[in-house]
Amino acid sequence: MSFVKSQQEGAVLTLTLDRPEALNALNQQVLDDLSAALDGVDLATVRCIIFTGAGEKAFAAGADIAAMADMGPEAAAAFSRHGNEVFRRIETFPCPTIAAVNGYALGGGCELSMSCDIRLCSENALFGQPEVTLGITPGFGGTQRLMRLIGVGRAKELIFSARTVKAPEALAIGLVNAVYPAEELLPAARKLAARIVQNAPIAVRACKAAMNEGMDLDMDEALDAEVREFSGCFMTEDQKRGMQAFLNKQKNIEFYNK
Ligand code: DAK
Repeated sequence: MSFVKSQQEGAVLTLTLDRPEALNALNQQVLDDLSAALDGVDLATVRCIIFTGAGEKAFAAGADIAAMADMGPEAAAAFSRHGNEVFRRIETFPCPTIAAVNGYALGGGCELSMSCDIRLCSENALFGQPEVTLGITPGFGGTQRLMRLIGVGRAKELIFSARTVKAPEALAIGLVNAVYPAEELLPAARKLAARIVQNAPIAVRACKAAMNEGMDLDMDEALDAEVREFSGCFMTEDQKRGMQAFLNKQKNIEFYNK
């Protein structure tokens, strides 16, 4: 039995955390199942991944507190390292990822959403890093990714105070790109994914690689990364096809991922 359900429709893969009885809390097995789901992705057919949570209440209510309660420092370090490996894998996964945040995204749930490229949420979504109320720090990247997304001052305020953020504020501070009524969230995520997957997939992956790499470099090195990704596109059939189609005034062409 897996706590992560995979469903592929066309070039869009939806991975659903499926542990609703514990509000999709992330334990060791959920992390393993997420990792296994990524192992199973075939980039020849998958061009975008949507992450969401089963049930109407939660995307994920955090790392599993029951599983962490009796850990010592070594087990905690191993758990944190494992979560960080899986989330970093999501962050650097070659194709674009969208978090469709349907309800609570607390602690590890907020951290999972921040590992995705784009966050959309439902009107009832609630974000936060409440770890300090439990006597710990965020352990799956929250101390690092939140400040990169919303700025150091705001991130420190939220992490130090453990204050939660409702959907409208999440939108205002740039933590999410858009907010939808709950029933429209997945259709909206699929619509965005459908738009992404119609573009040249190698070029889209190259954009992601250049942007991710450039985030941690100074501008000159970052622009070198862009040159590398840009020039790499000229080895693809899709670049020839895309440019010829423009010159021939053809619209809605299909890209080959080659
Ligand atoms: N872990 C385990 N079980 C959880 C859970 C969680 N994070 N969140 C909810 N559940 C379980 C509840 O225990 C309950 O189970 P039963 O009692 O039915 O067996 C079930 O889900 C339904 O939850 P509630 O009955 O509490 O539902 P409510 O609607 O009343 O409340 C809530 C929803 C989300 C407000 C509440 O459940 C809540 O406050 N949950 C905890 C939220 C939280 O504090 N999340 C952050 C977790 S800490 C690190 C590695 C990782 C991390 C840190 C360090 N290292 C190793 C260094 C990450 C930490 C976190 O994510």
